[in-house]
Amino acid sequence: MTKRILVTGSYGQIGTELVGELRKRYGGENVIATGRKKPPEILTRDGPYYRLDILDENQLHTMLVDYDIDIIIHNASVLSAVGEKNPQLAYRTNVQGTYNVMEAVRILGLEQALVPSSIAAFGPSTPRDNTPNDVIMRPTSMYGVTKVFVELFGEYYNLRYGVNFRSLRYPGVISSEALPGGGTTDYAVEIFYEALKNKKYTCFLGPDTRLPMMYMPDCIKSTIDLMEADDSRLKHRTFNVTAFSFTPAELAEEIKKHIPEFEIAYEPDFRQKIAESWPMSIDDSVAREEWDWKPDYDLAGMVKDMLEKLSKRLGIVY
Ligand code: AKB
Repeated sequence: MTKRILVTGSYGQIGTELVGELRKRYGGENVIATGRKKPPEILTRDGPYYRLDILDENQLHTMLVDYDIDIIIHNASVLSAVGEKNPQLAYRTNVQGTYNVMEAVRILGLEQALVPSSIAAFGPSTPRDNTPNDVIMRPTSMYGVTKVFVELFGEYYNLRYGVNFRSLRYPGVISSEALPGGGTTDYAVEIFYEALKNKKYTCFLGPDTRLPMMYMPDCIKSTIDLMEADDSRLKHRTFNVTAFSFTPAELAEEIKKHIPEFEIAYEPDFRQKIAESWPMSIDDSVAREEWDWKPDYDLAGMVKDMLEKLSKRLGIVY
């Protein structure tokens, strides 16, 4: 029988493309996109979109029952930069929101809750090179603190109540459709728009700030692969996933291969400190072992595809 899936935060950078791909696989009507904002047209084209505030427990329960949901993918989250500006908002959305989702899944006996985590769950005392899946986590950003809560709370509900909780630690995600909103890795998307439109970009991170990253098609693939993974193979509930790591200077060099006039300048702001508390590269061998994770894109492939897709959409020849 086809699964029915509800996605929160569906108009976000990942949600927008995730809903589209899920609808292709599971049928438009079986994937319920939700969020607090007016949705972009793409989310209403092939299936339903409903307004949902995850802080409203009653509305959440009603929706899960009324639409006969099997799996919830809880994407609504305040990211690192916004979380630093407004830690209280990050607490409410990321901690209280996840609590509501996990409680609903427990009470209603849903089949699965997939709640993403992030490389932000690691902190300055975590080894920053090839960071293992299971390692010390003492984040110093509010976003990171809330993501450690998501992971530990989900794993506790799995142990205590048998809730089928799954989570991925997303690295920075580069996408050609929806823009990211309020993260530290957002520069890696902005740079493409500026390179095409103005041939120059001022980066809010320093040139040598290395961070783990992945291209959106791989992000969507990792999410759906984990959601569909055979439970009997999973020894973990939370997984590192990555495709490659780069610095702003290295990304700029790769873009210059296609747009030789492109210039980059650097004006690091408060996000530099956040980036420096995160891993530079992460080890995703546990995901590779337990559910056959493997990315398709490398840095060169991602840059080529991003420039092709964006230039077409923006009508800019380069
Ligand atoms: C952010 O920069 O906050 C996010 C993330 C790495 O989770 N993109």
